[in-house]
Amino acid sequence: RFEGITMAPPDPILGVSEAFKADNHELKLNLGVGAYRTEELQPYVLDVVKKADKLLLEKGENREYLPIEGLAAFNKVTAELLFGVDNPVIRQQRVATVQGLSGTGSLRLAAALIERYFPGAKVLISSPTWGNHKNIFNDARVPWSEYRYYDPKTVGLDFEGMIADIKAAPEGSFILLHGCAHNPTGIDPTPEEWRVIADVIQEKNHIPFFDIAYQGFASGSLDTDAASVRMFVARGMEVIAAQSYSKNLGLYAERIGAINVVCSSPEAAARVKSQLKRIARPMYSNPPVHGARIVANIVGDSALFKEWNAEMEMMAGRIKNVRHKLFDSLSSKDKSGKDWSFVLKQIGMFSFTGLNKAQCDNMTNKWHVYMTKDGRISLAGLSLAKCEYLADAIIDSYHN
Ligand code: PLP
Ligand code: TYF
Repeated sequence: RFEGITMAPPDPILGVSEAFKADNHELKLNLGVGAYRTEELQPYVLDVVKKADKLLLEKGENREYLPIEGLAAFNKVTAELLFGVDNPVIRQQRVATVQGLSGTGSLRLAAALIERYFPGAKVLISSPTWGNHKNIFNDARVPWSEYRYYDPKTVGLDFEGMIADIKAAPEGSFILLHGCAHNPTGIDPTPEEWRVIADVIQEKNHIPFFDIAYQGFASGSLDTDAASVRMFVARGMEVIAAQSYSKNLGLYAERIGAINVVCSSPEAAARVKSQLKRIARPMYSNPPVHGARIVANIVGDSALFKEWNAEMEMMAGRIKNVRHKLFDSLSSKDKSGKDWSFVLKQIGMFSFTGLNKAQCDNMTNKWHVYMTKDGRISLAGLSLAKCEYLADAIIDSYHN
């Protein structure tokens, strides 16, 4: 009976890493998955995480199940990190926070909540967006459509298109927004543009749904990167926000994140939380404890918290340095007069090169540079030493 099951296609992002592993060329470069690497292109465990790990080991904590909603100390600090400790919505207990299986699992919980309590409501996602968004809403049976976001002509934001599409969406739609460091484009709205986006969402009674997977990683500051979310919340809007600690604490495999639903009253928040728990229970029962303890311990200790912020700045700084070096290499090597300044304007882990599929194939087949076929490269996987080589590959592929 299993004979009838057909082969699933490889994941467009994670499949890249599999192809990379199978290549034996000495110059090969994996710019596919968004995971931070050191200048030596090795995975990086934050020192502050190692310290927190050691403390946890010394404390000898047990391995009992967490409650369905996760570790209380984690849920408290994660909401505070996102909204700000003094945010009235926290004091007024208007936020339903549930620990999720990192960003992905938290998004999936929210999708299930939408499917159950807003039947027929549509989620609007940016074009393009992180590939997994479509999978998540498809699997949760939530209808979605796209709003314009990226303008290939300017290699920037199609702000007018974005606003027009959000306006045209059926009233009460969920508008999925990347809190900072948009994946895959690296293009974020300006503060002024964010205000206009909030105006339109408010006018149309839409609900903003933030996916914030890079808080602290875009600018190096946790507060700066949460400004978009906090601006919507300050307007008194109901907001959904999915958080991830994969990138900013390098806790990828620990699967630690949270879903937050900002409600109009503490009573509504309590009801929403109860329903999120009801959704989580038959899916996975309760979340893993280790990452939650690490986050709670780091944020709850002022020395460790300071250290985390410094390491985040260091990681964000390394990516910025690589950006500059890549831009310099492209500009000095390319004689065609092409404007490469988009590399500098984009923020976060990624650069959206504008390379089309055939050009991406050239990057991989001829130059052994592994990347997703949408033209995205992860600068977090690039070293200063490899910038010149990458610039050669990009220039050759562009003019191919
Ligand atoms: N959302 C976006 C936009 C992302 O880029 C990512 C990771 O790359 C995630 C969510 C979720 O990642 P994780 O499930 O590891 O937290
Ligand atoms: O590179 C990206 O955009 C992500 C990375 O469980 C990723 O897809 C990889 C595995 C995972 C979640 C995110």
